[in-house]
Amino acid sequence: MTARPHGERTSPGMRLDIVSIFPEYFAPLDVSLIGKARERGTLDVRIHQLRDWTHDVHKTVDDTPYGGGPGMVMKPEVWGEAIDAIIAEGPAVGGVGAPAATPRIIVPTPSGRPFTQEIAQELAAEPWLLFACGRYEGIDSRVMREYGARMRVDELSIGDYVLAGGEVAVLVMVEAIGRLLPGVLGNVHSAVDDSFAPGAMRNLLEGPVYTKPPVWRGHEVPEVLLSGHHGKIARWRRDEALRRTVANRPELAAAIDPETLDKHDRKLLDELAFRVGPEDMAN
Ligand code: JBE
Repeated sequence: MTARPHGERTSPGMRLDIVSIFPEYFAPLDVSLIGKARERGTLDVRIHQLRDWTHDVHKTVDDTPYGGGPGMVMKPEVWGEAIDAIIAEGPAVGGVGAPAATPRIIVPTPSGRPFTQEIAQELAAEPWLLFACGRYEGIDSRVMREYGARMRVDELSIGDYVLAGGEVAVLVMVEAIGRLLPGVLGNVHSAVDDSFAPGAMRNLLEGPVYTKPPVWRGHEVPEVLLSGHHGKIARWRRDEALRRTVANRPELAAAIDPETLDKHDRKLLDELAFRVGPEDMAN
């Protein structure tokens, strides 16, 4: 047993399979936090080329959509063979509890449920995830139906814009999940006060941040931050967080629980002419 720096815990470990026709997209997973976690064995990432499970000379993965319309749809047979083979490699090892016999399957698609910090946290607790990257108009829906009867399958979207395929969405999700794994993030406190982490600052965006020098190109750091007065600094940060949330994400600001607002918060929101809470309250 090698000595670990004080405070660092042994990690339970996670297996992550990614299936795509563009495995080169996942080169970034060799670097940074995720790369280090892989080197240490915290993360077992396996990238698979979907075309390895085709049988024809052209390695066909798509076909025209039933019912007509533009684009191509990914064929179910090749996906079925790929997922069956990957599951047969299992179960995921290195976990704390009983090894998982099947992965949780994630299919990135703009028509999925929104991928949020809450879902990232939920997925970070899983021993085994399998990401299925669709290209073209998506994967034949029967694939999700087939595996959905045997394991959890989630279609998730990272946002309301259309990407060329699920690859970049998977990179986004893997980074969001990966930094939550015990021992992956350098500083164990960094994940705690994220804008969307549960807790006191929930539903509030983070305000602006500053470092040295105190004056840069004539722009000064707000004086309160140099004051050393922790109470005033905390109050100022909360004001800035509220202002930014109202300006950039009014729907988040509207969802703030009024119970979590103090007198000062309410005064500030009043000055901003912003009303918190459900819009259709009987009045
Ligand atoms: O958000 N997504 O997961 C997507 C997947 C594929 C294409 N566009 C997306 N937005």
